[in-house]
Amino acid sequence: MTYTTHFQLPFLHYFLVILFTAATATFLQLPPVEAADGGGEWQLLQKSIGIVAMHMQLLHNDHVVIFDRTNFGLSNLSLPNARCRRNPREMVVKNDCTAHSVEYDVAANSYRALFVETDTWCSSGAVTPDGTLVQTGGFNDGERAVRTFTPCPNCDWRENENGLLVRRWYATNHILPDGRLIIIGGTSQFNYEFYPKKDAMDSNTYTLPFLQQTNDPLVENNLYPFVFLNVDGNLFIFANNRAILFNYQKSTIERTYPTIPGGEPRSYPSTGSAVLLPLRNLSKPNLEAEVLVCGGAPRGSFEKAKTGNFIPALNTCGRITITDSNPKWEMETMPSGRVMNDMVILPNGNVLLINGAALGTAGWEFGREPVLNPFLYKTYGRAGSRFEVQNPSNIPRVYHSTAILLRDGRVLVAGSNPHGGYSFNNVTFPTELRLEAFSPSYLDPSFEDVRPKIIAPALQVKYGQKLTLRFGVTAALVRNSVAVTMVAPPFNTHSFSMNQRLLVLEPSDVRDVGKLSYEVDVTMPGSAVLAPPGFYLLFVVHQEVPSHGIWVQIL
Ligand SMILES: *[C@@H]1O[C@H](CO)[C@@H](O)[C@H](O)[C@H]1NC(C)=O
Ligand SMILES: *[C@@H]1O[C@H](CO)[C@@H](O)[C@H](O)[C@H]1NC(C)=O
Ligand SMILES: CC(=O)N[C@H]1CO[C@H](CO)[C@@H](O)[C@@H]1O
Repeated sequence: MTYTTHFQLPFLHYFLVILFTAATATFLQLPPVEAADGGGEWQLLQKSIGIVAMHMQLLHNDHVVIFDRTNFGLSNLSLPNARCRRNPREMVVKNDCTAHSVEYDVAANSYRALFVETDTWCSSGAVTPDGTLVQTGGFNDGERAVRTFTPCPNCDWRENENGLLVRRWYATNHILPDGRLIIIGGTSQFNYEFYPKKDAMDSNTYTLPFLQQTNDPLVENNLYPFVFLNVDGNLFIFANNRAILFNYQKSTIERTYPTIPGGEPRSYPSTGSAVLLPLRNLSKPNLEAEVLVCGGAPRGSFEKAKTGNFIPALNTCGRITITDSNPKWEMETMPSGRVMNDMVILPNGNVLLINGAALGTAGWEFGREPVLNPFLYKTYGRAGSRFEVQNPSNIPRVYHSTAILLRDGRVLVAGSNPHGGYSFNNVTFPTELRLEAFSPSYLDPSFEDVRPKIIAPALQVKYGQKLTLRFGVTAALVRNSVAVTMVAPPFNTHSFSMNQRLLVLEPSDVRDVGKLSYEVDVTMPGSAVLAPPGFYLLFVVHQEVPSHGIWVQIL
């Protein structure tokens, strides 16, 4: 593989790749990774987007909504038209003329300031079936807020300060089959609620004792729980070091999973991450679902970090079949320890672990030794040899960094600010305003001829609908390696991607329809339990190389 074809400064770049690889490998205690053995390319998109990307969500117009918090002090981006936030309840700057949210246009590589009134700090979100981002909770005057952002030209946030029944700070949201959101937990909240409410009289929160049971007395190690909608309609909820299968309609526990081997915490502030692995064989009666949990920080890391003792992060992942009536964790070892790692499901079903640190924990000033190399996890590979170390970035992304998949298959990477305010000087990890993209090796120009090109407009589809996709491939088509996948773009914050979901649609009958062009029939998922309503990215994958996605809305 060569890196010389699509860079303006090929030799400089090649040199830098080797340099950074060697530098990172030293502190990861890995053998130096040859550039050619790694994979993927980094691209600096913006030297500054003016704010810290603490939260990110891709919307179906290929714009990304990004925000941090209002009580960070002044950001590096002024609000347009001399607008200012004069909010007497604000804790830091009561007359603030800077932005704390932006909308990034992927195609144009440009961004514009958005206006948030109340504090969005450590909040949560999900996208509703019509494509509106609903973001909930935060801090101070924003702790019960529900804010919505509907993509349209020059649109902005709308806020309802009393949209939630209780304060939600570090909660997790999930979209439900009926299109509502469930909002689970948050600091000192051992309960959940729904949005929207049934009616104006609906004042119900529902208790979830599991969150109390996983609430470490010393450190709340159960925040931002990892929540996934299982294929049976129940919610898999992982907090601290264990998980349950929860029926949110009846408030009953359907299954208790074994504690993850080793018993170490994986959720905030021990911040590992988790994904629901690709859902396959969707039409089969005994459909399986698996969850992968990776990284985190051993119990006690937070207390030790307070005294300047930054201990090694966890280097293990646990994989479990959550649909199994007698489930067992299978443990795997990562190439290094990693905390605050994001996990991004790629269109071909592999998982990219990106961002984070090898020592310490989440929380202000508590991460050390950033891990600059992403790890590629080959989902369908042989246990024990699923990891591949990728080419490194040169930008540390520690606490408050983010990563999400884009429609073209790149991964957008931003954020990092382990400080209580914006801090650029005389600190170990300056506040990071740069925006980057990581291109997994499937985007390498050498795969251009293998890459499918979907020839179709964006679509609205129904459950169980048969869909014919036309696509082109210039290399010889390997028919039995054509796959069609659909990905729900997640809400990413604090190393967890809420609502992230990939479904593999079984292709039948790949046929020639002309020179170098083909058609494939797929059946859309049969129910909203498999795929909650809303916008998905649909990809045709050929020999593990994905097309650019097209947006489909399933209703
Ligand atoms: C942000 O603004 C501060 C204060 O004006 C300045 O010192 C700093 O260099 C800026 N940082 C970036 C990355 O633009
Ligand atoms: C830089 O930080 C160190 C340790 O926090 C402090 O002792 C020193 O005074 C700071 N230097 C400047 C120029 O602010
Ligand atoms: C039981 C079953 O049908 N398993 C299949 C699930 O899908 C994968 C790939 O899509 C097949 O390899 C399995 O045989």
